[in-house]
Formats: sequence, C-alpha cells, structure tokens
Amino acid sequence: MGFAIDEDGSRENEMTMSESGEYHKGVKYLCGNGIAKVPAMYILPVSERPDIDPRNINIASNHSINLPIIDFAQLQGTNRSQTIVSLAKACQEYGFFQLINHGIEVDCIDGIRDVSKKFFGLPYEERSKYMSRDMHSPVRYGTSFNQNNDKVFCWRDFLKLSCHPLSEVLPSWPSSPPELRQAVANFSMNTKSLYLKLMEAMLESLGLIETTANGINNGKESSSSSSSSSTMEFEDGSQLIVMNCYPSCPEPELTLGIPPHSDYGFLTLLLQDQQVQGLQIQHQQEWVNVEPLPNSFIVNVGDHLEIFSNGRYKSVLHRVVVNSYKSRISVASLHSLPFDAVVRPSPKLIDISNPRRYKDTDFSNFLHYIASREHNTKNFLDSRKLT
Ligand SMILES: O=C(O)CCC(=O)C(=O)O
Repeated sequence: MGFAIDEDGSRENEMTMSESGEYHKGVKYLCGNGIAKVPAMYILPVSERPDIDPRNINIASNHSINLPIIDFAQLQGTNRSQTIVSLAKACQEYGFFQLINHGIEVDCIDGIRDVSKKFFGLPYEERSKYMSRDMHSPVRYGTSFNQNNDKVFCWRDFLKLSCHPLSEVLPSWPSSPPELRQAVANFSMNTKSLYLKLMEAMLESLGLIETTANGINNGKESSSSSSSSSTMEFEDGSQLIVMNCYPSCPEPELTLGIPPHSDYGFLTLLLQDQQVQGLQIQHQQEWVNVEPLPNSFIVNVGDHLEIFSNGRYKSVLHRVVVNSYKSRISVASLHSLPFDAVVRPSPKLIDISNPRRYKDTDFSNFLHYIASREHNTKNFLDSRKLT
C-alpha cells in the first residue's frame, strides 16, 4: 500500500475494496505485522486532529486538568452533606470527577484489567467470533466508534458486554480467556453497587431525596412516573461494560482513539490505564488531559443525567488521543435505566423560572439516531433539547 500526503494534509487513499474490508478487522489486526504510517482510512481532516506533539512521550505535560476529587468514604460517613455539595459542584462545573476510596477490592480491579489485556492479546480468529454490527447484541467486538457509519475510522478496538440481567447474558460472553466471565461478572456487580450508591447521592444533591450517611431514605416523595426520584428504578437498569484497546500508533497526531462524544446513560465509571494517559475532556472550550489518580475511577455525567437533572448537571464531551510508544487499555462501566424506560427531566426540577429543557427520550431513540447518521460530537443530546 502506498500513500502520499496532499497539500491539505490528507493522505491519498489508494485503498482497494478488499483493503477497506480489512479495516473492519480492527486496529490490533492492522498493526499485527507492524506499520510505519497511518492508512488514509484513519486520517482526520486537519481541523479535527488533536493538537499533540508526537515526539513528546508525556502527552499530559501541558493542558492538564485537576478534576474535582470525591472521596467515597466521606460520602458514606459523617462528612456526607459536605461531600454532596462538592459532588453537585463537580457535576455542574466539570461533568467529571475522580472517585477515590471507592471500596472496590484491588483483586477485582486487577482482574478486569488482566482479562481485558488477555482478550485483546488473543489471536484475531478468536476475537472475531464475537464481532457483530448489531447494536442490540449482548456481546460485541468491534473497532472504531461506530464502524457501520464512520467515514474516518478511529484507532480503537473494543469489546462491549451487556451485563443485565447477568444470569441471562453471561453465557453469551467470550469463553476465552477462561477467567473473563468471572472477572467481568465480579467487576460489573461491584460497579453496579457503587453506581447505585452514587445515584442515591446524586438524587440527594438534586434535592430529590433525603438520605442519611448509612443510606436510609428519609422519604421525600417523588411525583415523577417513569423517572421518579428513587434508586429502585436504577437497580433494574441497563449496564454495559466496554473494554477499550488503543494500540500504539505510528502517527498519533493524525488520528484519535475515540472522537469527541458524550456518554448516553446516567453515569459512566471509567477505569483508566495506570501507565498510559489518553483521555481528554472539553473544559472551557479547550481540550485538556485527565491525569488519573492511582486506584480511582473517573466518573462522568451522561446525557440521561443531564436530561433528568433538566440541564443542571453537564454531560461533557470527551475524546481519546493515542501515542506512538505504548498501547493503552481502559474499561468503562456505563449505567442507565432499563433499555425500554423513558428518560425525562424530573418534574421536581421544572418550574416557571426553570422550564423543561429536554424532550423525553429512550434507548431506541438513541440507537436510531446513531444508526442513521454519522456520530458527530454531542448531536444526540442536542437533538433532545427543546429550543
Ligand atoms: O479510554 C478512555 O479513557 C475513554 C473511553 C470512552 O470515552 C468510552 O468508552 O466512551
């Protein structure tokens, strides 16, 4: 394959049809025999490329952000009310925070990291058994962001596993590596329980329930039907574990691991690679690097929580940059209501001075939206806004 860079920075594409099919096999496959240049399929228009210096090994050396830190132990203890105030501020001003002292055992975290690494290290033939372009499939190995529609591919392979109801979906998860099912089940149960406690704190921070440090609901009544103010409905909600693999890239300044996007659900709990950075969030109109704290989760507000909070909490754009020296793995746990539930602004957060800002939405709206057009920044959320 030969490529030439044009004056406008694009690379002449000499790709044949069969080569284009090869890209659907993923970036790990592409890099299998070693490549010195990024193929045209992955090269972004100049205006969408990340502003990174490929010679600088530490991408976070400039433009880093110190995200607010929420101490989960404080949230469960006597400092709960103060921590709730910090949580609300983080969700309003950043849409992101780092969660420390989350209480999930190191073995569970090491376990999921280990199986993710092993899964992406399997031969392509084994990984490809789980390839599916069906967005409803409970197990989906794939590449790029939305490979059905992406005009430019991004430098990521992924494994997406639905986790609810666990006993029903678990038998469809990969049987290799052999410890994968156990490790993912363990991680999904632990993150679900953490998510439910965080949602309880979120509802409290929005003034929708009153709880004490030990989680007793003091019973402020809710008037919402399908998006009522109780954590009960979150318990039966959807959960998706996404393992991301970003192989090292010969020309990281030309492409992205994941393009700018916001997450569709209520909250995402993200386990970062301990050695390799790559996550950037949009803050005050700038792309800034997130430097994860050891043993923490990066937590972010998703579109559904922005809608539910009637715009008070922000679902913020984020993206992933890649680098030329080391592969990176991250694991995200995305949570929302059941797939068929309707998400709408909580009626208690709507009044004359704060009118309803979003239309009702559900998961099928979202799937329809991304299947029908190229995913482009936060269009989905914009499409739910009432003007
Ligand atoms: O890899 C990361 O740090 C971010 C992953 C992400 O944004 C996603 O899975 O949607």
